[in-house]
Amino acid sequence: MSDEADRRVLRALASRGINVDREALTLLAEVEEFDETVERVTESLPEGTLVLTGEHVRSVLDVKGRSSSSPPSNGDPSVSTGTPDPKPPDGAENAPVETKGSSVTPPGSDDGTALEPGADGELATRPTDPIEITGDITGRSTGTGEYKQFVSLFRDRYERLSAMLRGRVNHRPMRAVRGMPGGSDVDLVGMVNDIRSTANGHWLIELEDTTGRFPCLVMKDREIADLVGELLCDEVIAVRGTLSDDAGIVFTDEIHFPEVPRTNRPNTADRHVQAALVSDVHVGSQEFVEEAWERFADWLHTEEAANVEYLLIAGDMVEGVGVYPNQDAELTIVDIYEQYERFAEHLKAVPGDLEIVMIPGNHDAVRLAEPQPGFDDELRGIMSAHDARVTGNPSLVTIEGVSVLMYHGTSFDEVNAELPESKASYDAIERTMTQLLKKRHVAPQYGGRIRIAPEERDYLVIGEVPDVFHAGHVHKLGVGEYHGVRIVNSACWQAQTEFQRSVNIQPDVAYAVILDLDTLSVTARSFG
Ligand code: D5M
Ligand code: FE
Ligand code: ZN
Repeated sequence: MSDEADRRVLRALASRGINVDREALTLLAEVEEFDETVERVTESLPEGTLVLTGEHVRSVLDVKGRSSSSPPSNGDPSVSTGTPDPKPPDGAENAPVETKGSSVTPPGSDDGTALEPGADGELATRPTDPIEITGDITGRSTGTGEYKQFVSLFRDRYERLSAMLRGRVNHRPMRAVRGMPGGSDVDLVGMVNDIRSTANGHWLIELEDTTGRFPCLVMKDREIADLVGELLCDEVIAVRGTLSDDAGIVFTDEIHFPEVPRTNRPNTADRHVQAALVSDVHVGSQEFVEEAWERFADWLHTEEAANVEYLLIAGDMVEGVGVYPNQDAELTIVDIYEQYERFAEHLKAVPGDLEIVMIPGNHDAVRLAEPQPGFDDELRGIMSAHDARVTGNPSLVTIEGVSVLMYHGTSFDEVNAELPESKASYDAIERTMTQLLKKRHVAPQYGGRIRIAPEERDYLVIGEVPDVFHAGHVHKLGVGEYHGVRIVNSACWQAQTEFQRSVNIQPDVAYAVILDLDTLSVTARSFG
């Protein structure tokens, strides 16, 4: 059996969001009516099947001509493509291999810890646990893709973000503003529905709340015009201004973001203890820098690393299968479970007494739509080395009293594309992360490249101001600080890929960012 035949099978199944075991791979690589057989096999799979086994293939090959009405397994209704319509996801032909995450089994159920479902205060801690986790979607996904869930998602976003703005403005609902006389001073709080430039080069921002929409004009020669460049659709802002004479438009004087207050003072640990922050390991990729990872693991055993008690990994543990077109040509391990097994081996190389927390990224085998739940039980089993803690993307992880917002960073590509270079860029990714802190949302824009799941609650709102914001995804090292919040992008362990070469992305490879939890100062250590 040739590699090429294997690849054909993997490609065909990856495009349907299905993984394949060795036996199924062997069987399918040898069939003659390839396309038709793959079609029949995938059609016959029970809904929700994520791994195609030899048994599945055999059952179809044995019962030739059988037709099945069961739907293909990749129609996860909770995955949005950015439109509320229940049509199949855009780019579903490139859907990565994914599992459902632990949407049925909450974390902690393995050790019998009860979970309180619900809002911000939710905890998923073990009794003697030094780690506390909140805002984790794992086990709480209610998304079924229904239109009304998008309504409740946006309502929750609006309510929580507008509450942050309420202290600064005295806003009225859009409907009430409609009835006010021309010339009145008005404050509005709304979700940005549209940003347009007028024929004269001024800006027209349409804001929306639960009672209606209202246009706000920002004159191009005002200082605040610069802030228009920071706006993303679907973020929540406040506007302060004056109604035009006909009361049809607001002349804008001020724009406010939900913000991290200037007076914010971060919490710190009360002893000298450190955390190692890493991201984007990409095990299974030809470009995974295995030796550098080994140097890092070895270093963690040295005296110099004696205070490093935590290891936080911000997603993309493995390279995955079918994440990007033609990605399979750059894989060293083609089976998703083998990739995780290999990753687990690399995790075992770090000291056994490290507390490890990890979230998934866009290459990992959970649903792509955000918020992403933590891995399913099978993957947790594989990655159980050192009792590593798995949580959703994003999650707020508190260690030694320091809260760390862990978010993979998938939205950064879109934010970088939308905002001017001076506000968001790959070469200063801490600026992009600063923008999201100001907006108090990790992925505001809906309907673009980021898939957002229609949950009842918006887990992507940055509800509590974190002490540290840790992300990855863009494979660029970035360190910054914003109103007391330490910002870290911990880069990657994958050398430049073919795609990155083609678009001239120069990744920062093999870094661990060492964070002092008692001072929040950081050192980026290179293991390359
Ligand atoms: O992506 C790492 C970075 O590279 C991130 O900024 C996206 C970008 N990237 C990498 N491969 C592609 C393809 N094929 N299309 C578009 N953008 C890409 P990561 O997802 O962590 O590998
Ligand atoms: Fe990555
Ligand atoms: Zn990524």
